[in-house]
Amino acid sequence: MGYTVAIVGGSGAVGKEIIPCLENRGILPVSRLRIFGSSRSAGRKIQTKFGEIEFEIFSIEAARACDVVFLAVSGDFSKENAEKICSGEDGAIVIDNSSAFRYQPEIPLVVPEINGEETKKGKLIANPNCTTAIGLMAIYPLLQHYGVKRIIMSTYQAASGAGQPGMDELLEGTKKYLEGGGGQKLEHEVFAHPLPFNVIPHIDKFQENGYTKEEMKVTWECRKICGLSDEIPISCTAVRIPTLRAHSESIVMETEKAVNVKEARSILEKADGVEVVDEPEKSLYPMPLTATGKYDVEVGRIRKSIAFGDNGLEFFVSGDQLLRGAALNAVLIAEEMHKNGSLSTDSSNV
Ligand code: 11C
Repeated sequence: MGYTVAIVGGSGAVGKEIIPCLENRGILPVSRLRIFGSSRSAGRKIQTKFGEIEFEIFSIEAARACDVVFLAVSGDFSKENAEKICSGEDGAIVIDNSSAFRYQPEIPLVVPEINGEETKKGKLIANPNCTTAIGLMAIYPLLQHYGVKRIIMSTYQAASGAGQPGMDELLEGTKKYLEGGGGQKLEHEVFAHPLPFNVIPHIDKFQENGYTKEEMKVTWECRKICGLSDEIPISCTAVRIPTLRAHSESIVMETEKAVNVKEARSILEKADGVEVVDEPEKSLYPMPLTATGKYDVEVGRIRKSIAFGDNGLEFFVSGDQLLRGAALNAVLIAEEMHKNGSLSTDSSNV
């Protein structure tokens, strides 16, 4: 016996990754997996550990009949449908990957290793932005120990942050560029400029304060998930780079208490979801290529900050954006709800 679990957007970059997370972890008991998509994908069949699954056309009624629904679709779709799926006693639990509900105070925004208890507060749970989730795996254990006065983050974000179309645009653009001997004008639709052989300091829309929405998400979401006051300055510069998958981040923390680097490394070694990769003398440090496909976030280049002295730490993080930053975090939320009894609702058939 287990839950009827649904993925809406099962052919997208994140939706596709939810299936192996469920299969490989094997913690959430799944009796039936349903995958909903558009009319274009309806009828497609895939083999999974839960049997052969035929993609179905999404409907509110079908989604409500499930126990847990992962939304791996656009914010507009989530805004339109999430509450209709989870409303009432017999609605399903919804875990939404979009930014549609993250900033509503009453909606839990959850990284299970940090604030898993929040999942008890509602039937609609928001999954954070990948950039936030990846960074917090390292930031949170350090701020628990040393306190925090400010955080400065600079990111190096892969094309996968823009989903399958982003990865396709990078691959096709790179191929065209190389075939043409370089120098030719490349078409681009997903990114503001051609991404091959470029870096673009522009992710999502610019806000009135000069930051982009991607950058402000880091500020808003770090505060909400960690329960930090609005007085703690958290700033980010978000940059798209021509890697396929896994985001990297340079993070500077000014702490309340003085930092001991050896101790900080040992805190990170014990932290859930973190793999310390920090042997610079052997050229071992976090990189997108080594972080890709891993559930844990790589953390390295751990050093005392010369900008903030005894009360400052700098480090570099690489984490698989599609896993730790999206699909895995969503599955961990469902597992947490299974463990803490939040899935034992009327809709559960466990
Ligand atoms: C990117 N981090 O790399 C974004 C993608 O708020 O869930 C995720 C957007 C979000 O483009």
